[in-house]
Amino acid sequence: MDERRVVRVSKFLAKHLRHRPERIGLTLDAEGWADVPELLAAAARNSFPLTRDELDHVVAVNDKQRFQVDGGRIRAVQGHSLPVELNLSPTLPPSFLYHGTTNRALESIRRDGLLPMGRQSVHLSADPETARRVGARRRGEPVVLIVLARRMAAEGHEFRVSFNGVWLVESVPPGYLCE
Ligand code: HQG
Repeated sequence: MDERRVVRVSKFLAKHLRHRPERIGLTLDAEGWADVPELLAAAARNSFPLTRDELDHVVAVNDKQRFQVDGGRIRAVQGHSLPVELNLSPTLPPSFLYHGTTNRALESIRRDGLLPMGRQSVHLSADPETARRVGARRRGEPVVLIVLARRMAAEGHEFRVSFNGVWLVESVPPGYLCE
């Protein structure tokens, strides 16, 4: 399977397992799981034929381990706009976490803090290099913000860490951000 096809399949899976399952007539359970045979049938019906082997390959080689397969089911491990219960336990974060964004969002972030925007949580990285890559996906100059995560946790904010190591929190008030 060539790299371009891997990326196309990964984007197809991310779109339907995080955001729009109904577009292909797929249903996710409350924890975000889809039945793999149902997903493959839905993909075929929607002009995106995909085999089980291809799906397993994309899950295995995925650069960010975005998906989790458990026998006959699959889900995205983070990034949802749909309300899903990932059943992750609150976890004590390190002192600092990082958020990659752009200069275009800074003014509003300084005022309102980090908000989940279209997703269910604010996504934070464990290291500044990863955060820089997240910020570089967007138009504008990438900016890495430091989040005083341990202090936030001590003051009652719950952090969770996804299966692929992305930290999730409901929001980050401006007082916990450093530039
Ligand atoms: C910004 C990717 C204005 C925020 C990544 C970001 C991640 C604000 C954008 C995951 C704001 C939301 C998530 C405020 C936040 N005012 N802008 N108050 N608060 N923002 O894509 O963190 O490759 O929903 O800075 O690697 O960029 O898809 O979040 O720029 O892990 O697996 O609003 O998605 O993973 O954008 O990315 P997003 P994100 P995948």
